[in-house]
Amino acid sequence: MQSSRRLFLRGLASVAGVASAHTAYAQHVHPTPQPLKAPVQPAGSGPQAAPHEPGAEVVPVLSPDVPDMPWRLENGVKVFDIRVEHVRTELIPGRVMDGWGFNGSIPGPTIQVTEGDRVRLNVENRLPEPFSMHWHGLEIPNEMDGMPGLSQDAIPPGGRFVYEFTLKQNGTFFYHSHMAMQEMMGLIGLFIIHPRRAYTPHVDRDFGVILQEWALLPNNTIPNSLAMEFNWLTLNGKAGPATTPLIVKLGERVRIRLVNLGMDHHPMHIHGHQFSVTGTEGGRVRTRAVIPENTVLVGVGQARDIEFVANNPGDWHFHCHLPHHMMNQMVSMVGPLMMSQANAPRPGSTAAGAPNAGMYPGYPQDMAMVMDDMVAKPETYGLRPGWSGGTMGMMTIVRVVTPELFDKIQALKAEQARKAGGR
Ligand SMILES: [Cu+2]
Repeated sequence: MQSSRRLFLRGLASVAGVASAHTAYAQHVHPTPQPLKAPVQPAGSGPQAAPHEPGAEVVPVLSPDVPDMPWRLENGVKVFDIRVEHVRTELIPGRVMDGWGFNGSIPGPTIQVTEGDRVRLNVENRLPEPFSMHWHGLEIPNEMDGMPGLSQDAIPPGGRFVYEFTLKQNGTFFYHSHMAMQEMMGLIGLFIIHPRRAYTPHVDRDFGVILQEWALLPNNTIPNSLAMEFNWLTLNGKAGPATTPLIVKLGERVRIRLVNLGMDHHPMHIHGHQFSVTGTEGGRVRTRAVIPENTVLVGVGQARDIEFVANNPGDWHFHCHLPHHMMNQMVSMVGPLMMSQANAPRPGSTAAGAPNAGMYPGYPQDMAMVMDDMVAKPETYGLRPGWSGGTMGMMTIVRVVTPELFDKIQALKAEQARKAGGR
């Protein structure tokens, strides 16, 4: 389904002709339900399982709301075609953004490869300005590092550059523009290098999430990359409640890989569970020590892998804990700033006497909009009505569900994929 839809979109773009030659439209379908257990991998994507090693199978990373990057094998080399281009996307229903991304997606599709692989990445610059790609954290030859001017000439508009190297590491890495302002237009994607044999303890689910922030002025769809204040905060290109919940079965061991590229650091907090950090942007943490935490600071340019046992059933928020990152359209609110003399009466007050007597200082502060139906998808099936009103900004939900509910959600996803494929 995924590839057919991609082909469909590509066809659409070519039909659209010159006017939108450099425009791609983000996919709003959710990632194809894919087997989470190797070795039942779809051909051409995902990691290879270590054969005949019980418990050593590598679990493919699922990056909600972001597709996987397809690849093909040419003489033993895994080959990726990456387009750098304008992408029109939607942060929540109705909030359109014109950013820059890869292959029609912001963030770019997730690359999943295995330690020891030889990879070739054909990068085509469809931007109207020079570009070069950096492979963040990879120990590769200097001329492949993507530093414009220093290690290569920037790729001119319409130009191409072929990056090729062998992967000596494993862990959570990422690819991104090495032009600072372009980074703030969205040019980043996950680059997951799986180990040949799964880490221990073995995880049942593995998720990848990119943290980004945007300054979108009212009635404007283009992010202000000069801004120092941000009013839209996204996980894999979606703001809550449009973020797709992470679905896990009760009792499973779960890994979540977090990568941050923006102007702020994000303390990511989970409810109802304790986790430990098992990896950074430099690779696996090699220690038996388990430091219990429920909030991890993901600094700019960092990756943090966290792992926990989902032993507490229910629907749990997972979010950046910066208050301004827990809301949408966080502009200077008209209410609190403009209405300091127009407060609401305290309950039961007669409001007699001096100005503001009986009034409630500070009101109003929080506003919530319930939009359950607008963001409904298989992964939100069975959530408590009204859930979307309190899920905003850099927030998603970890749903620790029964096997029955898990299977129901998978069935709904399969049905959705079947319908999308039939379009
Ligand atoms: Cu934050």
